[in-house]
Amino acid sequence: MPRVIPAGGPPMKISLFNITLSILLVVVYTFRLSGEGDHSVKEQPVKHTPSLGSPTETVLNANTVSSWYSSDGIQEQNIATGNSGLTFPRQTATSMFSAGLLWGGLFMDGLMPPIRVNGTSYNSGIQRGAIQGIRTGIAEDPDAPDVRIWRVRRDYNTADLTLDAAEVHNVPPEDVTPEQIQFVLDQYITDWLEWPAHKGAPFYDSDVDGIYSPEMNGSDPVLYPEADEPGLANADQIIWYVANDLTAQPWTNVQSGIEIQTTIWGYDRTDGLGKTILKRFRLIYKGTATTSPDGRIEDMYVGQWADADVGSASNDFAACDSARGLGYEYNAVPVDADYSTFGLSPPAIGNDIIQGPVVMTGNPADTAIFDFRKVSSATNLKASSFLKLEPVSFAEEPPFSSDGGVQWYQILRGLPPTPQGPPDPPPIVNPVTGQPTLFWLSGDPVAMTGWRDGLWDGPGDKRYIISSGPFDMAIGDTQETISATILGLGSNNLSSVTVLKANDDFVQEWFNSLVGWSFPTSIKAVQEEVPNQFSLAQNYPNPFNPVTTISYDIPTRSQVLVRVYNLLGEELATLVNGAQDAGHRTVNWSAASFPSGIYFYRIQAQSIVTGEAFTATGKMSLVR
Ligand SMILES: [Ca+2]
Ligand SMILES: [Ca+2]
Ligand SMILES: [Ca+2]
Ligand SMILES: [Ca+2]
Repeated sequence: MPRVIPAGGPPMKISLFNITLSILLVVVYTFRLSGEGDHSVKEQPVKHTPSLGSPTETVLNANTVSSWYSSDGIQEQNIATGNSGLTFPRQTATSMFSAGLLWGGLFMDGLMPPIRVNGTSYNSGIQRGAIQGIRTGIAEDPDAPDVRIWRVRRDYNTADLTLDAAEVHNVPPEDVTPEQIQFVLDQYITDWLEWPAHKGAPFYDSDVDGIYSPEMNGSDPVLYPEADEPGLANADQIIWYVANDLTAQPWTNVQSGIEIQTTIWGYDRTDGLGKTILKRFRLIYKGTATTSPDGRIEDMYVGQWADADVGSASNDFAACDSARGLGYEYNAVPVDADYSTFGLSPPAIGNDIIQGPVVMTGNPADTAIFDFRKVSSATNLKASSFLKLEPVSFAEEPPFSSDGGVQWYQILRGLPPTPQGPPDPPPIVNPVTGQPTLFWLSGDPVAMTGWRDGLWDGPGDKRYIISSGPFDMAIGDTQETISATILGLGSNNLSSVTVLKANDDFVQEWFNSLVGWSFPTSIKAVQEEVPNQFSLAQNYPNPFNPVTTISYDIPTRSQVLVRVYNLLGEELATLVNGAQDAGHRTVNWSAASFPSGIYFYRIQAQSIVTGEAFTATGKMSLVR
């Protein structure tokens, strides 16, 4: 049976875990007092009734998987019950307790400490809402009605929504009322009409004007290409939300100004994609009001953290398949009581980083994928490490707070969390090969070869993180990674691993083939049209005292350098230095420490996509 969390008390996992949780609770209450992200903790579930118009969590249930997602970044946890939130197959047992995306790097923005890790696990260091502008430090009010989570499917008006309503309302299908079905239908219509393209949500733009303009025929949506349509990669169902770290309690206690846009989608199919949930994470480095203009992040990593519980939490193993870039959990024994209740074997559940972060290589022969487009002279990073985390081992999870930042950064780089650096601890040695490795438990549990879970620790409540990096980000940069949560169900615990790997191969091959374009282009939503050529505008105001704004257009993602010079040609300031996406860009220059006079600003840019180069200079007058 699913674990039941007694009101006011921690869940019954294993004893050491409970000790850990009671320590964590101190951290948790600190988060609570901040007033944000107040529903993120499994041991203190908050009863929640979705409210029409501004839900903050919802269910992806397009295929054989049903799973909850929350707009503060918590994945696969049922917020209303505080329990496991991913059910597979639908209406049977659960396979994931909670999951989230973490990121960490060296933030060179003038604030300390430079090592910062943030994101989401059992509790979240981020809050829902976008950051309004570059280097403003202004976030949307998380309680505003348009700061929420959105969910659409194109067949909402013809599909039987009974099961959908049962899952949204946490009731058995036979107890679903017509009002509950109507509620779900109304929310689909609302979300279709209010799809937040202006915040970055992907959509098919039928008239290619960059603006989302839905059309309805009664309560039926008019579909692409007759009208604009929410969507990505021909998904059958899509969830979208945006969150940020401008909360009172980011994990590192320092606001860095990272906006994270998350698209979660699925396909109603019978092949491997029918047992898969896809997640695209976009990290946008917007900075804060105090971030220096040349603020940047170095050696950044992203990691998908997961506490999979395959049925019962207490009898699982973790593993990774480094060649596939797949981290997973499976039942340690052939039978799990939660699943045998439904006459099923325990499945295996994994995460594959099917599109890693993009880094430039400078080699024209290389091709990366970003926004489902090819980028030349670049490559997608592969998974760089896999760690199992477990309370009864030296790889216990560090605190989900500022106290754990350095240790989590070790974890994101594939190093053990203890001892805490500096200096960095050495990589773990694979006990079978005797070689140091960043991929723990990389053996094959089916073939019974290599380093497998159980050697150091017995069956138990495992968690893991699969990471990718490193990459750098400059202010204004967008980075993107796509991961897939994939399930496999065989005739016993180990054949489920075999099925999982087959499904993973199918999904990876399918994703790689998408570059051939079999679906409508989802225009990257921007508030203004993407310019068709480079340009540099006159600064404004001009003359100025002491701050002015320099504006320029870039037609494709480009390396951009903007600098200020005096009459002698001496370089006074570097305002921008890094890769930026296509769009209308602005940067401010404060001349508070300079005398009145004539100054020059210069842009040097080169498209990462086309190789086109652009240089221009403007003149400006400081009058004190
Ligand atoms: Ca349009
Ligand atoms: Ca289990
Ligand atoms: Ca893969
Ligand atoms: Ca677990």
